[in-house]
Amino acid sequence: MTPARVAELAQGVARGEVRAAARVCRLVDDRAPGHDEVLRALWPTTGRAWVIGVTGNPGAGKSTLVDRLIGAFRASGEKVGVVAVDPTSPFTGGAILGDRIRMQRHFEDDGVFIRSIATRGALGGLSRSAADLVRVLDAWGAGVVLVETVGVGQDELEVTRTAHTTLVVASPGLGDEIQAIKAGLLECADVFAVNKADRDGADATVRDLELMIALGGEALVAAARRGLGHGAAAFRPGAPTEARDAAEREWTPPIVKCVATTGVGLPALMSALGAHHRWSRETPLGEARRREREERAIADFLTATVTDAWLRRHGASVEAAARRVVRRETDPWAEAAALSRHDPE
Ligand SMILES: Nc1nc2c(ncn2[C@@H]2O[C@H](COP(=O)(O)OP(=O)(O)OP(=O)(O)O)[C@@H](O)[C@H]2O)c(=O)[nH]1
Ligand SMILES: [Mg+2]
Repeated sequence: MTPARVAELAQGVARGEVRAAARVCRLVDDRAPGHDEVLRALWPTTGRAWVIGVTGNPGAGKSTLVDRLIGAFRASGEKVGVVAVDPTSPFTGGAILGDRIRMQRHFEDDGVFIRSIATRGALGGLSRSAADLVRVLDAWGAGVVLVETVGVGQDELEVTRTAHTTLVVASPGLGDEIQAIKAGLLECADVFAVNKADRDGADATVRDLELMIALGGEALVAAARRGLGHGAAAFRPGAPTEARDAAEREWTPPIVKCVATTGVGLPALMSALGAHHRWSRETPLGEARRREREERAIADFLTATVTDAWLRRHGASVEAAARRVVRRETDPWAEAAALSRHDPE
């Protein structure tokens, strides 16, 4: 792609042109040659959008709630971007179609830009694709970008880690769901929505979540002490553990009951999200969390590029090592240790 073409696309996106943004999203989806130049050219016009991850178990009502949130943010005059991560096979297109239908009243609105990505087949990794699309929508002028993803699986969890604010959607009557949330999502939940509050059991779900937050807080502090699970900063020698503990305590995720189908509870949910947004922008602890996210992005990129380059250079040695392991002459740990001592040149 010529530098002139890169500049033309980037300027089109920055002017808020839907066609240019759609074109760049396709380049990003395909990891087409030149897509990273365009992303770099867009960088100066990014950084304005508030990125809200919306996650939770299948069927919890995420898309219905996203539709409501689009409406609420549009009413306040913001342009809105949506990145919907489709949990199903790209060949059936089922969930993408479902999302389209649920959000269709916004498809005619040129202040709303909705993109879906398929979980399988996302080139270069799901969270990277999602993060790149978020950047495009940010540059296009979205004041808010909503990223919907099912909260199961490591890839989907990674996606939520790129958000400024993560909304975890639960619904009543699913004891297992609480267990599942406990396992993966507590760490990244900034706000909980107990959706389908028109059904029995919403109050019990709220109590379960309250208990979980109380217990989980202890577990998080313990994990921070062991230097686990809080991104690159926690692994850095001399990371101030006490400060990190305080950071974890500082924000307690509020729990908001709502009914996405009717809009009941939406104002309370909007204000809980807004409160977290202010916390993350206006307190040193929120600032530290934002920095940590950028550290992680750089570390991920570094890991990918350094590992790729290394494997290209030493592919033959890895293959030879694998052969020895297959013949059971040696074990994978010994081979990996030996390979890691390879001359970096
Ligand atoms: N009773 C009731 N039903 C709801 C509510 N919110 C959503 N639903 C219904 O729950 C079903 C699933 O809603 P979705 O918004 O598709 O849920 P989702 O979490 O996006 O689902 P996936 O993307 O497939 O994981 C739909 O039939 C909705 O109409 C609610 O507040 N109350
Ligand atoms: Mg959905």
